[in-house]
Amino acid sequence: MAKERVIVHVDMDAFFASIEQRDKPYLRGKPVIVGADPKRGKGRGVVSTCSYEARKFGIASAMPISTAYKKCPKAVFLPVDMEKYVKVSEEINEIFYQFTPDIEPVSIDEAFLDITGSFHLFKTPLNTCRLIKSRVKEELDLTCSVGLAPTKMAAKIASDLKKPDGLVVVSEEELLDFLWPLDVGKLPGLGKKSKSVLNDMGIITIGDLAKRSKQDLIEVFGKNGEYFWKLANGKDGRQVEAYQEEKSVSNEITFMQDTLDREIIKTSLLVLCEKVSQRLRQAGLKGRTITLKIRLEDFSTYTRAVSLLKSTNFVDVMYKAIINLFENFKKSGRKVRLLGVKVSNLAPSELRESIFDDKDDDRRERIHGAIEKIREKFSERSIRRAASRVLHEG
Ligand code: TTP
Ligand code: MG
Repeated sequence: MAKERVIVHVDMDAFFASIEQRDKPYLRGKPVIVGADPKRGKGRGVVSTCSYEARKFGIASAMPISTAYKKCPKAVFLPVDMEKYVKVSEEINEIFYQFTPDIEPVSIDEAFLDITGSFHLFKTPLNTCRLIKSRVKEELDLTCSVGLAPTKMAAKIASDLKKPDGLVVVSEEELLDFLWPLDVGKLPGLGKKSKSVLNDMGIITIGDLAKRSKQDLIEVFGKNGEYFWKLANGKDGRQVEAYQEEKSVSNEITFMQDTLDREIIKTSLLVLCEKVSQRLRQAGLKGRTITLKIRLEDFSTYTRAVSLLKSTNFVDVMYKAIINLFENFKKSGRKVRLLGVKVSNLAPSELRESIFDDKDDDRRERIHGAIEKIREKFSERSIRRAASRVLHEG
């Protein structure tokens, strides 16, 4: 049997709103709504989040901002300051690293920590959780809610139970007693449709599901049925998948013959951007600093870098930045021998600054997703620019 794990799930309380209340103390204790401009009730767009004071008025994430305005016109409405929140998110991760390197960030304000190998440094698992909470409070003046359990699923559910500023512990012995009374919809990966199918079968709680035969569930849901049945019986084999901090992603090309040909150079830069973009996306990363490397015929080597406002893994954004760097680089007639493209200053791509407000990025995301699918199907070659044939990689 696999060794018992000690897993912690941390979720910040009213994340965007708490940061605003922290930075603007006059907002503390008040209903604060972060999201689209309400325009006195005529605004479009949605609530990103709101303070717990605003939740008493029935306001919640993803609600139209006009509805929120109706429910509580006297609330303080603030725009989303994503750059600030991403920075705080990074600071929170720094605190987590004081406790374990096994951290899986799930979203901008949420992470799993596997403390199996490190809790003894802080006496007990419970004490480790208390320390995590107090360091977040002391260093960042923010509160978080924490779940401690032997599985990811139980840890996540536990962190949500006593929000805000909660700490809920589920031991191995209590695991099934903890899970079984819960609504079956709490199982990770179980959507609304599956939930209603289960409800129709008379399965309301996780316990109801656990008591059915595995075969019954496989018949209805196939492989997923077995997965849900196992989860319901406390068997959640999912590991905390630590985010490997890659410092940068880069790619280089050495020309067979040194060149001054702008078309070849530009095409090569595009190929390099494509490769770097693809690798970033495969690794679930994006980066803010784009670096161009140029080696000239006399082997003199130069780098030029730019930091973007928002991190990216989109090939068109990278390419635009790279071409800009290239155009501004004085080559004084010498031929180019090698080109390189590097993206650094990396963050997990879950921290999508723009997911809630930037349609353009969503469109790009879909296009890149589609390209990736085609790549997988027809191998990388089908999409590579034809001109890459004149090159070889160095
Ligand atoms: P959540 O952790 O879901 O919410 P929260 O931290 O605001 O509140 P809770 O105490 O219940 O955890 O989301 C984290 C942040 O993500 C949230 O502060 C704002 C953003 N967000 C949106 O912008 N839109 C959404 O629909 C949701 C759910 C979150
Ligand atoms: Mg949260």
